[in-house]
Amino acid sequence: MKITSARVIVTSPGRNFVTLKIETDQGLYGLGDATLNGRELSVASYLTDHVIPTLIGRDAQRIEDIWQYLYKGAYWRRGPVTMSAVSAVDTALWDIKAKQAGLPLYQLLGGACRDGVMVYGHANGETIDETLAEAQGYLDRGYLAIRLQTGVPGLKSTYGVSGDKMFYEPADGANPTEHVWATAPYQRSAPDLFAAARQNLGWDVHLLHDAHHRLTPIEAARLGKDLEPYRLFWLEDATPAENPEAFRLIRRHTTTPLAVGEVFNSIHDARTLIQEQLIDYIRSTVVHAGGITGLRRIASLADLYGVKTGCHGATDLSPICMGAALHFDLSVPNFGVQEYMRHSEATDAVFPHAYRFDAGRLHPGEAPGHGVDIDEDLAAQYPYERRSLPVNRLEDGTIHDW
Ligand code: GCO
Ligand code: MG
Repeated sequence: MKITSARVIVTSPGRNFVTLKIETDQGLYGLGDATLNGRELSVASYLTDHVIPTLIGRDAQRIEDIWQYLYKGAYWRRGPVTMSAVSAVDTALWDIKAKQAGLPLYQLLGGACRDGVMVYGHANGETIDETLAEAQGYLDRGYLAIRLQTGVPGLKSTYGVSGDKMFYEPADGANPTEHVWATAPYQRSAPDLFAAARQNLGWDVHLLHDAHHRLTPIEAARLGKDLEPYRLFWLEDATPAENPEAFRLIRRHTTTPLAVGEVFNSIHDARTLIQEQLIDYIRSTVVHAGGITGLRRIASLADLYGVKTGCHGATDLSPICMGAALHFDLSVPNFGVQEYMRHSEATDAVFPHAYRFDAGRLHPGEAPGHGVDIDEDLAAQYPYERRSLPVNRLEDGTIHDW
């Protein structure tokens, strides 16, 4: 089966998405997500200018070979732009292979290991009360796991707390908006949120929290310790993971489970953290970590060390990534949880999909392939808009992790 054409579709139904469409001489096509929030056009160019010309005429069935060709063949390995492009090709090829077989993708990955994929929703608010009211709404809708984020006393804005509760969008300006961050009040207030949450929501729901790379290792260790009484499902991105050894220090001090890896794009980013059992959940996902092929390798390594998956699923990843991730989640033995921030209606209309939510779990559906399509006419009505992720500064002006 030969690849006859491939092209990039950029659309912005409320936020930017980059999609790769690969067509074959047998009339089958496949779709892959290539979205890298705030850096969308670099991946679009990487695909259009460097990858697509080398794909035409290739056998669409040789997924692993094409993965190796793009990974090793670039010479410049890894990195989010390169790997998002590789991911898009890989996802589209798996989509084609499953359509050719007439099967939902999870069947090609070994079949279902579970009946549905537990997801976590996002409850946030300026105050603890507001956050808990949001969380109660998730419980009422049947969610089994909820991430809680709340405003920090004295700070005007905080990562994870948004005006629009349904559809969180951090990339809010053409150039980065600037926020002020202070760790001390956050450190003091975060445990209060979880104390109140356990009192109000009870102990049956899984609670999660994202520190979004803003703490030093020793600050993270203290937060993990302070949160221990509330038995979190995980504390996410406690400290930046470029230096995996930093997690040794956190681990020495706390039994709060740790999740890391939404910004990882390769198994090598995750290797030390997994092999030294410094984390409990690996957050890498289809679109940034080399597609289904790259993610399966990471998950297999993680399984050897008792580390479970917890794929990134923010709304800046398109429904195509979500669909593909759900097939992966359903079939991987060491599944932990899947992040699920609902997409807006406009986005869902551009990307019709087979996945569905039921009683706290998502199921990818039985459509052949990954089950997510694109309405190109509708997509064309939403042209690209330049948007950047914000930056943080400390109160004295020093740039800090956002
Ligand atoms: C998460 C993430 C996101 C990121 C976003 C950046 O846990 O879902 O931290 O909220 O900030 O994906 O584009
Ligand atoms: Mg996160």
